Amino acid sequence: MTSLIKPHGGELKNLYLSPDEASKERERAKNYPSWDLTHRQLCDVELLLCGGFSPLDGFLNEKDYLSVLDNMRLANGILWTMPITLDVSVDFAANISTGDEIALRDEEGVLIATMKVSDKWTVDKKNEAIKTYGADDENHPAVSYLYNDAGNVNLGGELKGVELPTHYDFNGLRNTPAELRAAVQKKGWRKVVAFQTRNPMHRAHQELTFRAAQQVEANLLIHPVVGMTKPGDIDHYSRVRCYQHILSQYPAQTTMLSLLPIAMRMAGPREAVWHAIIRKNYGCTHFIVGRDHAGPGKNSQGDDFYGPYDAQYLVKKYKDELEIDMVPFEAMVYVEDKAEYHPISEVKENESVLNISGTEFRRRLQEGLEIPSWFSFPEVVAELRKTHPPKHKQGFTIFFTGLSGSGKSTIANALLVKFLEAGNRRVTLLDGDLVRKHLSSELGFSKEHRNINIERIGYVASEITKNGGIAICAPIAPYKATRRKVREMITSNGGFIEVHIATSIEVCEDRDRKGLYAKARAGIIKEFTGISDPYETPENPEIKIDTTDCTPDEAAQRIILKLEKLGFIK
Ligand code: PPS
Repeated sequence: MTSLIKPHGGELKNLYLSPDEASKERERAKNYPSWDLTHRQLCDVELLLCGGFSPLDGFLNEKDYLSVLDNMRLANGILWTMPITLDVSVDFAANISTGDEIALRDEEGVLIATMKVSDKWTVDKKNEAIKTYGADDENHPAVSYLYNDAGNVNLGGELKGVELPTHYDFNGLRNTPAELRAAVQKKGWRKVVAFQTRNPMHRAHQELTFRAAQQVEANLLIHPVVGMTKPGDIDHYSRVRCYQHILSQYPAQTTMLSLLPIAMRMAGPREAVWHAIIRKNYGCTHFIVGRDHAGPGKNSQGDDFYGPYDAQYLVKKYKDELEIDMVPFEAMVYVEDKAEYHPISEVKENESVLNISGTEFRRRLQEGLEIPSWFSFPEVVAELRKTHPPKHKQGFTIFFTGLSGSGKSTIANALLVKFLEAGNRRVTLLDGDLVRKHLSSELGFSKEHRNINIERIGYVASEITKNGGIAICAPIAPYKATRRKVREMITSNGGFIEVHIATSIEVCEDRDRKGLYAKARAGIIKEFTGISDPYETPENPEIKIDTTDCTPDEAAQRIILKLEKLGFIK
């Protein structure tokens, strides 16, 4: 008989209504205010409804939220490390009172769940950032999300599930906790060790997971994240195909692959405990925690946000309450003389080791360089090369930003012509004025409208980039946060090169080609960038050009040389 581990808090939640109740709820919800779930919220809702987040039965209320931030526990004392909140806009919240029911819909308007609002509060984002992520630094992806994407008001309340969020991909590999528990039981597995990953798996990962399973005499569950990972990560479609190849590297019938639709926060230690709780809910008895688990990368000072083994320490600290056993693992390295992988601390002094970091691997992939067979499996590399061609075959966006009259459009046009002259790439120019005419004609120049305008440009550019084209954008784009958002939108699809046309306001005003500065000074044009509206100077653009003493042709040449240097053109 299989001895399955108990879910966290003792009971596996299933918040779905019966089909009958669901159809009644659909009727009632026609009169509820509707909230369109963001991608991250949709991931959270899916895990709430299916019990992956047991013992939660909805989005956190204020008391639980504060308790999670302060003590890593729900108000009733149960260990829970991550604030799972429904953040909404101030405008939406203004029409909601506690006791109201709201409809939660996916991006196509399908009703996924309803929520009875028990709490509504304005978020102290700085407090949440510092307490949850230990950082008030936008280099942390979750802090950036909190400050730039999340709404300012949280709504808490219990959920009623109406419909499973729709997935069209890899349906055979998606399991709810109950389904996974049943599958494990059917296989007769007594112990299951879960491996969490947001990256493609190579030989070191295969070796690590195989050893972990051997060590605790358990079967292995490869349980990768297919919800949201760190911006810039390899897309889950490619990764899942890689995991499918990897399965054949384990002894037959010992290993299973199942996809987890979670939205990661990259919260290191807190996230590791959260991940362990979730795996426990899915019926796993063991959980692998490696070096720098769910690490968010470097902070703005260039230091790591968390220590390499902080995640292991925190999971260990809560060992008794977690019940699921951690299998800690150090980095695995390839010992050349033995042609084998070993944990780094087991390598003898005279042995020479080989290692390729994640960054170096991506560089090789991007530049079409050799990836040795000691590092990865040929099928995995071939899979990744299909969707990640070398840089010079990828799409990219050249994003100009600068004051009106700084020379953005002129240089952008010169650049466009140079690409057309070379004739080997497809290129689109999204000039500020043209976009305002064709895409954003209803928008003005308030901060809100400018941001909508830039996000539209970013969206179109990311689509062009994703499909291998070149997008040249030339708006003013005065706000740092929006430029950053666009960069994030695009870097997961290809290159992003920010070009700051840093011509001074004095020179721009002196030129005043369109006569707009004179009108702005006279107060005829309001909210004019540089005169009566802000321009936030880019801190780290890939290129900075002052057109005071540089011709458009020279500027375009500089950009071309930079693109060559970065590997985007050959
Ligand atoms: S933004 O802030 O990025 O959305 O602006 P953008 O879409 O690039 O539009 C800038 C062009 O609109 C003209 N214009 C103004 N610019 C700035 N502030 C105000 N209030 C304004 N009103 C009209 C101006 O011609 C800009 O074009 P460029 O090519 O930058 O001179």
